[in-house]
Amino acid sequence: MGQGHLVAHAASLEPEARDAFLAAAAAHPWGSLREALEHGATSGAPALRPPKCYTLGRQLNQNEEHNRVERMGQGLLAGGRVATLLLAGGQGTRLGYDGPKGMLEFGPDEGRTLYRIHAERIAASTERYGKPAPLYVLLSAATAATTRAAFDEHGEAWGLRPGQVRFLLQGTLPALDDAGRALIAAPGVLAEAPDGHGGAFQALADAGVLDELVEQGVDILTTFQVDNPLARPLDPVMLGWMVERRLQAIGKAVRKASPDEKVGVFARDLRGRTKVVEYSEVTADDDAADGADGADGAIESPLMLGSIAIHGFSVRFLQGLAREGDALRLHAARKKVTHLAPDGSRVVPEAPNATKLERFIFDLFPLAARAEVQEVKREWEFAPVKNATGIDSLMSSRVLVDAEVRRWHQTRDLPAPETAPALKPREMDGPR
Ligand code: UD2
Repeated sequence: MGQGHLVAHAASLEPEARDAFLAAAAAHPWGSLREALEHGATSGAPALRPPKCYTLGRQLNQNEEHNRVERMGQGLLAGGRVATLLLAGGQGTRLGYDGPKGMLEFGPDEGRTLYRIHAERIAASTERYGKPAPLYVLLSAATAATTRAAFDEHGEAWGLRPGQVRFLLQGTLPALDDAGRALIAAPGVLAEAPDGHGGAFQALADAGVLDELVEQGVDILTTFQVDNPLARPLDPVMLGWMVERRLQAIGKAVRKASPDEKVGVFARDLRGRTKVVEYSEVTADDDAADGADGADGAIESPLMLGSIAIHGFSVRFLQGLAREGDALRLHAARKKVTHLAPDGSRVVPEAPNATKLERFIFDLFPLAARAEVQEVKREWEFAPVKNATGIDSLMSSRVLVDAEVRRWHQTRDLPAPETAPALKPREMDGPR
């Protein structure tokens, strides 16, 4: 696989370190890595059409249909047929916060972290429907210890039942140089990075969770991201729509705020499969394909449903894929990776010098024969914390959450405020 230099490196190690190093190296999917490197980061065949979508207008206007769908979702929750997976393995580098993003104090109360906000919302669902939905948390080496400790210490106070939270550790993949050779971070240690939130699928399969969920009668596993305090991973309407349309996969989306908003966009490919075209991979020809030529007055692209990374998947669908040994495709990204030069000296690159590969959980969509989108209202469900300042920052998220909680108090037909104590207006400051 073109990794002969690793064997040479191993020869320089003590026997025990050598065996550990070679065992770790042998575990990686070198064939797929090389292929991903050669194919680069294209998003595959251009996806030309909008996805099938349960539009916001249809949800709000056709009350009978909406109420029926919501009641079905509530039935699933009351029947204990739903589990959820919180994606929390990311490093949150853009935020400049050194710790798992879930530990970020969102406020206003002391200790009201993003983890607590998500836990309280899941606990509210337990209160409302009588069944504690199993909560899986995807961790990486960087976030595991602190996250486990936080849930172990506070889980009960946040309203989670004993045993309701399970942790999954995602895998890692080696960083490759431009010749496709793995970089060495330190003697006997490969330069590796988390394998992306798509690593959750492998982790679920390896831990036997999918078979367990089927045995427990859980039909749907939803997934959501730690960075969005308004995420509703147990939304009965999303769940009910999966039943109504017999879907294997569903994704929540908001109308993009602008053509270049940094969210993946939902589309349907030529086979009619739903997919997410990631913002970092929309190539120039994709833009040309959908008419957004970038000049003033560009034609509004038909692809404007942005994924807010809240998905629902049929557990049997996932179990079937895992049994076939399906793996999610690899995506390549150029990064700066510190490594050892052949002479053993440490190289700290000024510019991207390597390729990191990762899997994305939303690549499950095109593997599903029946997958649709649920459009949701941005103000109600999407307030991501990604950047230290500006858009999608802690400050902008607090403003959105403030407005949403205020709306709960003013509007009677939405989740009662007891699930989220009022946020007091506060001095907006950066991440603590
Ligand atoms: C993600 C989506 C984007 C849009 C946006 C909405 C991807 C690649 N893009 O953008 O389409 O939906 O969110 O907010 O997902 N994570 C892990 N393990 C990893 C890497 C990430 O658990 O190895 C988690 C991370 O903790 C976070 C989420 O996945 O909760 C997304 O993280 P990201 O920063 O990679 O994706 P982002 O925010 O650029």
